[in-house]
Amino acid sequence: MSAKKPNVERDVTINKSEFKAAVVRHLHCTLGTDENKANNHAWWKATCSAMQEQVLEGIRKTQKTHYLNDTRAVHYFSAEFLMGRLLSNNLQNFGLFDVANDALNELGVSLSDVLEEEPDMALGNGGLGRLAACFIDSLATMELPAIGYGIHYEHGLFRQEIQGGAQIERPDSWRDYGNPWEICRPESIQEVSLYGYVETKYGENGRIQKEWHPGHIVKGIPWDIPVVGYGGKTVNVLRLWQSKSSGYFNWDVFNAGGYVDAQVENVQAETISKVLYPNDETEAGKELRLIQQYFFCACSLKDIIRRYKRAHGDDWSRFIDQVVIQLNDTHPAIAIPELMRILVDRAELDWDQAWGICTKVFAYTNHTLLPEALERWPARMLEKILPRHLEIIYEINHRFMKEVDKKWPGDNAVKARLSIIEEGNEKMVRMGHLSVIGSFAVNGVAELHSRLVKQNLFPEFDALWPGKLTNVTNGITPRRWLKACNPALSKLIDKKVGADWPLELKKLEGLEKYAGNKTFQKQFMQVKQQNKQLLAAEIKESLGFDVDTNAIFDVQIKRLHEYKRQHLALLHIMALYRRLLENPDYDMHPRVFIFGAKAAPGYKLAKDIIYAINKVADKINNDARVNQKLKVAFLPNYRVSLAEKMIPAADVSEQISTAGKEASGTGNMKLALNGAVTIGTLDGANIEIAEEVGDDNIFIFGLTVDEVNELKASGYKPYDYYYKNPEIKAVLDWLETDYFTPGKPGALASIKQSLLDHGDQYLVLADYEAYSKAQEEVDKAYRDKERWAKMAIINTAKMGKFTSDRSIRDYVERIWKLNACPVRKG
Ligand code: OAK
Repeated sequence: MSAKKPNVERDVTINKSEFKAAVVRHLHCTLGTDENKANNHAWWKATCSAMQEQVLEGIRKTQKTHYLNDTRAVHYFSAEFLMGRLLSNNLQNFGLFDVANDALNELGVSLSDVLEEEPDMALGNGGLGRLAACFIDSLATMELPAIGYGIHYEHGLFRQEIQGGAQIERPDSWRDYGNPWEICRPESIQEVSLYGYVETKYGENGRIQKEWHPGHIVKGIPWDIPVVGYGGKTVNVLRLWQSKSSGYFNWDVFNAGGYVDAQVENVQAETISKVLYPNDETEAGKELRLIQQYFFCACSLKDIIRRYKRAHGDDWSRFIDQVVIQLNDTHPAIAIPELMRILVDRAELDWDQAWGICTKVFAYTNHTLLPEALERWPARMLEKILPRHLEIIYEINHRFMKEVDKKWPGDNAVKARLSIIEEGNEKMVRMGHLSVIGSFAVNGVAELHSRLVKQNLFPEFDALWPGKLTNVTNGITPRRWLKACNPALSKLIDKKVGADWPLELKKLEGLEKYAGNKTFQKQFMQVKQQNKQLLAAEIKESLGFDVDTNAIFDVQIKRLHEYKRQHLALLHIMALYRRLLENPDYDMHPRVFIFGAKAAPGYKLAKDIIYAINKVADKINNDARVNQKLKVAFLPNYRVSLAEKMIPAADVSEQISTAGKEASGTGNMKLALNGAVTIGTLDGANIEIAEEVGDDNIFIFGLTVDEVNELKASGYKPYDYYYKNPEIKAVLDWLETDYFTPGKPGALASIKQSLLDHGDQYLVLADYEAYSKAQEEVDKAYRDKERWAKMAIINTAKMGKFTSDRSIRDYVERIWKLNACPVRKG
């Protein structure tokens, strides 16, 4: 069982003139326009359609090969897939980027302008959704039989506008003008039941049978998004479900004069896939959210079973050999009782047999320890929407409690801790517990995180089932996050280590021997400089001001959350500003702090922090006393395509979460891969990055997990830091004045309050001094040009571990037990 290294040789052969002809043909025949009338959007669509010819052929060959080989496949269940743009990626992966570039050039069109026309496919919030996208890229590249399953949201993550410094949310409409990649598959429509009641019947053999009489039925329409592997051989699909009314029309209501009421049901059905919940790592607790989760799981399971039955009929004995389902966090955990329902109520397997199947099919990845992100559903809500599933969950729990009693006889405290049902004012169903109990493997996403999952989140589960809880460190696809987004660096790397590093990222280690080489250092830093110029142009266009590309580009890009501590960076920026005002000769290398972050619309303090960053930025950027040395740029609407521009230009990567809170991080890997040096805490995958690059090539600061725990246990008093450190006091007090918000004193005060009066839960003040000192070290290191170049090169050279191909290889070998299935010509 292994995932073989894929072959680099390309399978697709289409030359420039054929590509040109295909683009023009699609302009004429698909879009009904011509070369003279077409705008960039039309050229984009025509180019996608030309590519789609290759893609569809790839899908056909892949599916035929998988079918003929009757392969075992992984089914990646995720409520989010943050895909970004597809054209550039698909061109790269098919090896057709240069062909397309030349073809369009001859047609008088710029490929880079055309690429900018593509709306991001932003069907995810952040880390978890982007990880899913990197994973399906790796699965296709490694020629593994895999399918991603998710929701075809009509509106993805909101578009962020900044007005007067504040975040405003606007709807995202990624497919308003049609999406050339998606393929509708009406032949595979599924129906999903909701609401209603359960009838208990007695079968002929005296067996109790349960029948669910649903109150609503909705239709799931599958849309397939192609996932092109690097090399263009395997093209897997991401299957996303759109909800539609089932066409089941309530004639009783209609005949009673309720035509409008009857239509309301249709509208409700379509609401299910309408919009992505914009909360990152906070549980929404809303009925619609549970319905979304069940909707896509039920459609996907039916789809899997339909495919299985086509090959194996009603014989369930091979199901566990053919199917493995990875649950991307607990959002798809309802799939566990749903599969039990299908097996027990529909296929009439006995409970033990059904449970035996379930617990060999599911594996679960945990992506967070934050208590507010751990999903719990009120039992009453489940009972209303999925009455049969609640019964099944009770039964799973009942049997599980017996197992717990065998291990810890009579220990009610342990039972209460391990039970799927949390008793309290309101009974709650713990989806994490259900996931651990119903899966054969559970993993965290970085070494530290997995250790904390075992020690703090699920300690008794680890004792009960040793070996079930494990680690798979996250990774990123180097195709998108270096090859495609940083062509200049990629070409430089090709010359030094050969061109197959996108498939074997460890080859980047070959750069290490040039880290001290002056010529290479110069070339490497010249590429960085070019990328900084491109980003500077973006900043100018988006924000209207110039930034000095000789300054340090210090980048913090991620969702806005207190635990990620953008406000720690903000306090430090204010402190630098203050130092410069107090002493105009304050010695620092010019620096541009660049942010990208969306806040959940209901997360007040996160929005306040965005507002504060923008207000402080306005003041600094317009203050001639300091803005030769200090600038702050908050780029609105952070998204995958913007990340692709920011990451290649970063000198410094800010990874400054409170230790123990960031499960892994993946931006940290992308930035380091592109030669940014990390300033970070010993958290998540930062620890593994530090191990790879070595202590001399990273700036680690701050409290460790153990120190965080000790400090909290001993009674953390943020006011102590406020009174002890005059700089902390000065910047916090500054927030209360109207210096940054003229005429509106106190507009930024909520940040100070959270840090002092509300206890500074994430220890911003405790880490401030260490952070500030580490930043001085960064400044010193950057001024030594050779030292910095060497550090940057080593960061790129040592990122081999963090390719998502390695993560997938870990899953394949240790959890999924899959074989690659090469797709050949013909
Ligand atoms: C989102 C919603 C619920 C639970 C977790 C998340 C999430 O995005 N977690 C993030 O997952 C990433 C991928 O594993 C990690 O790199 C991040 O550290 C983690 O915060």
